[in-house]
Amino acid sequence: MSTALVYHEDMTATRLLWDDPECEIERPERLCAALSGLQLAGLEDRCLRVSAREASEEELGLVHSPEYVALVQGTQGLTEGELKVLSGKFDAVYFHPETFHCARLAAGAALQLVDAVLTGTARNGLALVRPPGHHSQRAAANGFCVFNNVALAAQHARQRHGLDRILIVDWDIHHGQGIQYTFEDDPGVLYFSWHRYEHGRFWPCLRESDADVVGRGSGSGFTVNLPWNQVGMGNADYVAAFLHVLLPLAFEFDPELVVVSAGFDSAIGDPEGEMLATPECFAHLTRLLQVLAGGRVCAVLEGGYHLDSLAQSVCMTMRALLGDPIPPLSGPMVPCHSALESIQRVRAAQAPHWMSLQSQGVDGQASAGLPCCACDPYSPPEARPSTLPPSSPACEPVAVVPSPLLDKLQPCSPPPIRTAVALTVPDTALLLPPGVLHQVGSVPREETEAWARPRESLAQDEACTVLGKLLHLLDGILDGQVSNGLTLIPGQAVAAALDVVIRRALSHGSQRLLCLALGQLDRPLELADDGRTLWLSIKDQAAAAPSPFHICVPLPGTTGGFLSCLLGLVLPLAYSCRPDLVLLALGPGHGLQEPRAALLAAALQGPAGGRVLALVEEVRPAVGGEAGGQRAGPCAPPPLAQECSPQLATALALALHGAALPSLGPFCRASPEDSRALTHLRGQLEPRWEMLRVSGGPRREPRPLSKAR
Ligand code: X5A
Ligand code: ZN
Repeated sequence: MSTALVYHEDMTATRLLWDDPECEIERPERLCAALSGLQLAGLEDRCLRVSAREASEEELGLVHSPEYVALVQGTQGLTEGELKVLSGKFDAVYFHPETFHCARLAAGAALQLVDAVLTGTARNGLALVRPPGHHSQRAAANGFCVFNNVALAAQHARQRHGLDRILIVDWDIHHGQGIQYTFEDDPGVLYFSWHRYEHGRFWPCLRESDADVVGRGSGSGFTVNLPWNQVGMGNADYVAAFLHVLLPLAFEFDPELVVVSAGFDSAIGDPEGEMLATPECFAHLTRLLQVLAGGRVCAVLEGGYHLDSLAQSVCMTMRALLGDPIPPLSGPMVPCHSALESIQRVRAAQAPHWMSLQSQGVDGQASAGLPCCACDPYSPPEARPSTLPPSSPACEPVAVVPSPLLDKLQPCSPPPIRTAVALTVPDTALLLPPGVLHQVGSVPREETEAWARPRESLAQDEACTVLGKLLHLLDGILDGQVSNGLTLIPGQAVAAALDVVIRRALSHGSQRLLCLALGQLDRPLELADDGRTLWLSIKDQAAAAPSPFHICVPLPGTTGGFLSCLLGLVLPLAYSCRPDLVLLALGPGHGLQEPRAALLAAALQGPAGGRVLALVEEVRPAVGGEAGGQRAGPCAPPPLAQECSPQLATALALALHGAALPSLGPFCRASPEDSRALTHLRGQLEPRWEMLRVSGGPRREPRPLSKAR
C-alpha cells in the first residue's frame, strides 16, 4: 500500500503584503522548498499524489463557528488596508485575498489524507499545506493559522469515519493551543504537544501550556503538555520524550489513527525554535509512531521556517512513511538536565491518569524538590554550531535550488533488498509477504565450517547449511545490500549460530552490536566485555547486570509489563548504545507471542539504521510429539516434515518488512514484581546508559566547541 502526498500549488498564493517582522517567516517558499526537497530526493515519485480540495463550510463547522468562517470568507474582497486592520485584531496573523482559498485547501488536504488512510487507499501520508493550523481556534485566527487543519482532521475521523480514539502528536515547536482547546474535555482525542516554553516566556506565553495542565472533566489525562524550558534540545531529548512520555501513554490509549501536527520549527537551524534536533530525528519520531494504530499515520505540515532544514526534515519524515530504512541519529544520546526535568514533571502530572506511568514508579514521590533550572546557563552536551547555512530567501523555480543540504538528499535510495529470509527448506509453511526476498545464497562450505568449528551443535550437516545461509545474509546486511533479515535455526543451534554471527560481524567492520537474546541463550563465554557488544537477555530469571554490557531481565507477563520493558529498557538501551547492527535471537523457550515479537522487531529498526537480523529457533516435533521449548499451549501439528513455528516467523518477516503490526490485545498493567525488577535494573544502569533516565540527572558543563561535532 502506498504513502499519500497531498498538495496543491494554490497554497503558495497567500503571502504577507506589508511589513511585519513577526509574520514574514511564514512564506510561500516554505512549500516550494519542502516539495522540491521531496523531488530531488526521489521521494515524490514514490508517493500517491493527491491534489488537495477545499474543505466545505460544513466541514469547517466541525471546529469553527459559522460567524468566524464567514469572517474569513469576507476577507476575499478586502483591500490591503482593510486586511491589515483585520489582521491586527488577532495575534501573529496576516490575511491576504487568497487566504480563504488557501486555508480551505489546507483543511481539505488534511481531510483527504485522513480519508485516504481510513479507506485503505494509502497506508499513511503527508499533507504539505499553508497556512498552518494548530494555533487557530473556534472563532479566532492565531499564530499564522486560520483553520485548524489537524483538529478538523481528527473531528472528521471521529464523526465521519466513526473512530473512537485518535492520537494527535504535535511536534511543532509551538504549543498548539487551538487543538488543546478543541479537545480539552474529550477523552476520544489524546493530544500530545511539546513546545518551547522557557517558563512561560516564549510565545504564546500561556499558563495552559505547562505540564500540569492535563485536560478537563472526562478529558483529564488526554491533554499532555511537555514544555521545554531551555533552547538547544536535540535528538536525545526528543527521543527520550517519545520513549518516556508519549509512547507509554499512546500504547495504553491504543489509538485507531495518529495525526501529526508536523511542524519542523523544532529542527536545527530554525529561527523560531532554536533547537538542535537534526532532520533524521524526524524519521525516528515517525518510525516510533508507526508502531501505533496499525501504522495509520497522517502527518500535516505546521511550522518550519528554515527552508533547508524544513526540506530535509520533510524528506526524513517521508522516508520513514515510505518504509525505507532510516539513518541512525547523530550526536551523543544523552538527554540534557532541563529536558529530564520537564519529562519528570509531565510524567508526575499524568501519572494519576495512566497505569503505564504508575507501574514505572513516577506517581509524584520521586519528583519532589528538584531545583528549577531557570537561571542555569547550561547548554546540552550535543550543543554545537548549526551545520546549516543561514536561511536562504529564494523560492527559485525550485527544481534547481543550489544547496549543500539538498545535495545530501540525492543519494538516499534504500538498499536494494528490504527484507531477506534464509531458510533451509524452501517450500516451508511460511507465507512470505510479497517483496520479501527468499534468499538462496550461502557462504562457501569450507568457510562456513571454519566458522562453525568446534561448535558441536553446528557440526551437523543441516545446521552447517543454515549457518552458511545465515552468514551470507549477515554479509548482505553489513555491506548494505539488504536492510534486514530473518533465519530459522534448529533450536539447539541458535546459541552457537549467534556466537558465530557476533564474531563475524565484529571482524567484518561492525563497531557496536546490540544483541537481544530471548529464551535459553547464554552470553558466549569468550565474548569480550570490551564495550563492542551490548548483550541483553530476556528470560525467566531475576534482573541483573553483571556489567553494563551484560544485562538480564525477566520476560514480563502482561502487556503493560512488556511495553515498560520495551519503552523503558530495550529502546533506551538501543538508542544509548547506537549499534550498527541489532541481533534479535529467539532461542529455546523464549515464550514471546507473535504480536510482541513483531513489535520488538519493528521498534528495533530505528536505532541501527534499519539493520536488524533475527535468528529464530525452528520448533520441531520432539519424540512423543511435543514441540521444543517451554511454550504455553500446544503447537499446531506439523503440516510438513519440518515444523518451524510458521506464524511467528511470518509475523517477524512482516514486521521487518514494515507491515502493519498485529494488536497486542487489551492493556493490562505490569505486575509489581516485573515493575520492581525493571526499576531496580534501570537505577543500576542509568549512569552508563543515559537514555534510561526519566528524571534530573547530573548537570553537565557545556562542552568546549573543539570537542563537539
Ligand atoms: C504554526 C507556527 C508560529 C507563530 C509564531 C508567532 N506558528 N510568533 O509555527
Ligand atoms: Zn510552530
